[in-house]
Amino acid sequence: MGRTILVLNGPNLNLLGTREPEVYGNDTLADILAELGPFAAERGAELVDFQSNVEGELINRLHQARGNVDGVVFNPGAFTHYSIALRDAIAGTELPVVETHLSNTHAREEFRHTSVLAPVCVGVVMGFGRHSYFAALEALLRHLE
Ligand code: CA2
Repeated sequence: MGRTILVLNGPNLNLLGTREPEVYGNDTLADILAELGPFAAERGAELVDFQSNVEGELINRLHQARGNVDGVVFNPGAFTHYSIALRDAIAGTELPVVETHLSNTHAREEFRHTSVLAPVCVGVVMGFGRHSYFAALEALLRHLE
Protein backbone atom coordinates (compact mmCIF):
# COMPACT_ATOMS: atom_id res chain seq x y z
CA MET A 1 0.00 0.00 0.00
CA GLY A 2 1.40 3.45 -0.90
CA ARG A 3 2.26 5.77 1.95
CA THR A 4 1.64 9.49 2.16
CA ILE A 5 4.30 11.47 3.99
CA LEU A 6 4.11 15.10 5.08
CA VAL A 7 7.39 17.01 4.72
CA LEU A 8 7.02 19.88 7.14
CA ASN A 9 9.48 22.78 7.42
CA GLY A 10 9.58 25.51 10.02
CA PRO A 11 10.92 29.04 10.36
CA ASN A 12 13.54 30.48 8.01
CA LEU A 13 13.79 27.36 5.91
CA ASN A 14 12.24 29.39 3.09
CA LEU A 15 15.61 31.24 3.08
CA LEU A 16 17.61 28.12 2.29
CA GLY A 17 20.08 28.56 -0.55
CA THR A 18 20.12 32.33 -0.22
CA ARG A 19 22.38 32.82 2.83
CA GLU A 20 24.82 30.91 5.08
CA PRO A 21 25.64 28.27 2.41
CA GLU A 22 28.59 27.09 4.56
CA VAL A 23 26.10 25.95 7.23
CA TYR A 24 23.01 25.01 5.21
CA GLY A 25 24.26 24.35 1.64
CA ASN A 26 23.41 25.93 -1.71
CA ASP A 27 20.10 24.22 -2.40
CA THR A 28 16.79 25.94 -1.89
CA LEU A 29 13.98 24.10 -0.14
CA ALA A 30 12.26 23.84 -3.55
CA ASP A 31 15.42 22.17 -4.97
CA ILE A 32 15.41 19.58 -2.18
CA LEU A 33 11.67 18.91 -2.49
CA ALA A 34 11.96 18.55 -6.27
CA GLU A 35 14.33 15.59 -5.74
CA LEU A 36 12.62 14.21 -2.66
CA GLY A 37 9.31 13.69 -4.52
CA PRO A 38 10.75 11.26 -7.11
CA PHE A 39 12.84 9.60 -4.36
CA ALA A 40 9.58 8.93 -2.49
CA ALA A 41 7.79 7.77 -5.67
CA GLU A 42 10.56 5.20 -6.32
CA ARG A 43 9.68 3.81 -2.90
CA GLY A 44 5.93 3.79 -3.56
CA ALA A 45 5.24 6.87 -1.44
CA GLU A 46 3.68 10.24 -2.11
CA LEU A 47 4.74 13.53 -0.49
CA VAL A 48 2.78 16.54 0.62
CA ASP A 49 4.75 19.52 1.86
CA PHE A 50 4.24 22.64 3.90
CA GLN A 51 6.54 25.37 5.18
CA SER A 52 5.68 28.13 7.62
CA ASN A 53 7.48 30.66 9.75
CA VAL A 54 4.49 30.71 12.11
CA GLU A 55 4.35 28.30 15.04
CA GLY A 56 0.55 28.11 15.06
CA GLU A 57 0.40 27.26 11.36
CA LEU A 58 2.79 24.35 11.93
CA ILE A 59 0.61 23.19 14.82
CA ASN A 60 -2.53 23.42 12.65
CA ARG A 61 -0.82 21.44 9.87
CA LEU A 62 0.16 18.71 12.35
CA HIS A 63 -3.44 18.53 13.61
CA GLN A 64 -4.64 18.20 10.01
CA ALA A 65 -2.05 15.47 9.34
CA ARG A 66 -3.59 13.18 11.94
CA GLY A 67 -5.43 10.39 10.11
CA ASN A 68 -4.57 11.90 6.70
CA VAL A 69 -0.89 10.97 6.31
CA ASP A 70 1.21 8.03 7.48
CA GLY A 71 4.13 9.96 8.93
CA VAL A 72 6.00 13.25 8.99
CA VAL A 73 9.54 14.37 8.11
CA PHE A 74 9.81 17.56 10.15
CA ASN A 75 12.52 20.20 10.24
CA PRO A 76 11.15 22.49 12.98
CA GLY A 77 14.02 25.01 12.65
CA ALA A 78 14.73 26.94 15.84
CA PHE A 79 11.36 25.88 17.35
CA THR A 80 13.15 22.56 17.97
CA HIS A 81 14.93 24.08 20.91
CA TYR A 82 12.01 25.56 22.84
CA SER A 83 8.50 24.96 21.49
CA ILE A 84 6.50 22.97 24.03
CA ALA A 85 3.40 23.74 21.92
CA LEU A 86 4.91 21.91 18.93
CA ARG A 87 5.95 19.05 21.21
CA ASP A 88 2.35 18.68 22.38
CA ALA A 89 1.11 18.86 18.77
CA ILE A 90 3.51 16.09 17.69
CA ALA A 91 2.47 13.91 20.61
CA GLY A 92 -1.18 14.60 19.73
CA THR A 93 -0.85 13.45 16.11
CA GLU A 94 -0.05 9.89 17.20
CA LEU A 95 1.96 9.73 13.94
CA PRO A 96 5.62 8.81 13.55
CA VAL A 97 7.52 12.08 13.19
CA VAL A 98 11.22 12.21 12.26
CA GLU A 99 12.98 15.32 13.54
CA THR A 100 15.27 16.34 10.69
CA HIS A 101 18.05 18.92 10.50
CA LEU A 102 20.48 20.01 7.84
CA SER A 103 23.20 20.85 10.35
CA ASN A 104 24.55 18.83 13.27
CA THR A 105 23.04 20.99 16.00
CA HIS A 106 25.33 19.37 18.61
CA ALA A 107 28.36 20.82 16.84
CA ARG A 108 26.91 24.33 17.06
CA GLU A 109 25.96 26.81 19.80
CA GLU A 110 24.98 25.38 23.17
CA PHE A 111 21.37 26.59 22.82
CA ARG A 112 20.98 24.30 19.78
CA HIS A 113 22.07 21.20 21.72
CA THR A 114 18.65 20.73 23.32
CA SER A 115 15.62 19.44 21.47
CA VAL A 116 12.32 19.58 23.32
CA LEU A 117 10.77 17.67 20.39
CA ALA A 118 13.07 14.65 20.08
CA PRO A 119 11.47 12.75 23.02
CA VAL A 120 8.12 12.62 21.17
CA CYS A 121 9.65 11.84 17.76
CA VAL A 122 10.30 8.34 16.46
CA GLY A 123 13.87 9.35 15.55
CA VAL A 124 16.22 12.19 14.66
CA VAL A 125 18.40 12.67 11.55
CA MET A 126 20.85 15.58 11.43
CA GLY A 127 24.14 16.81 10.05
CA PHE A 128 24.00 15.56 6.47
CA GLY A 129 22.83 18.76 4.79
CA ARG A 130 20.18 18.10 2.13
CA HIS A 131 20.84 14.37 2.51
CA SER A 132 19.25 14.47 5.98
CA TYR A 133 15.81 14.72 4.34
CA PHE A 134 16.46 11.66 2.15
CA ALA A 135 17.82 9.62 5.09
CA ALA A 136 14.87 10.66 7.26
CA LEU A 137 12.34 9.71 4.57
CA GLU A 138 14.01 6.37 3.86
CA ALA A 139 14.12 5.52 7.57
CA LEU A 140 10.50 6.59 8.07
CA LEU A 141 9.26 4.43 5.17
CA ARG A 142 11.20 1.43 6.50
CA HIS A 143 9.80 2.12 9.97
CA LEU A 144 6.30 2.00 8.47
CA GLU A 145 6.88 -1.31 6.60
O1 CA2 B 1 20.03 22.53 10.82
C1 CA2 B 1 18.79 22.72 10.71
O2 CA2 B 1 18.11 22.18 9.85
C2 CA2 B 1 18.10 23.73 11.65
O3 CA2 B 1 16.79 23.23 11.94
C3 CA2 B 1 18.03 25.03 10.88
C4 CA2 B 1 17.46 26.19 11.69
C5 CA2 B 1 18.19 26.31 13.03
O4 CA2 B 1 17.59 27.33 13.81
C6 CA2 B 1 18.20 25.01 13.80
O5 CA2 B 1 18.95 25.19 15.00
C7 CA2 B 1 18.83 23.90 12.97
C8 CA2 B 1 17.58 27.48 10.87
C9 CA2 B 1 16.75 27.45 9.61
C10 CA2 B 1 17.47 28.01 8.42
O6 CA2 B 1 17.85 29.35 8.62
C11 CA2 B 1 18.46 30.03 7.59
C12 CA2 B 1 18.87 31.32 7.88
C13 CA2 B 1 19.51 32.07 6.91
C14 CA2 B 1 19.73 31.52 5.65
C15 CA2 B 1 19.32 30.23 5.37
C16 CA2 B 1 18.67 29.47 6.34
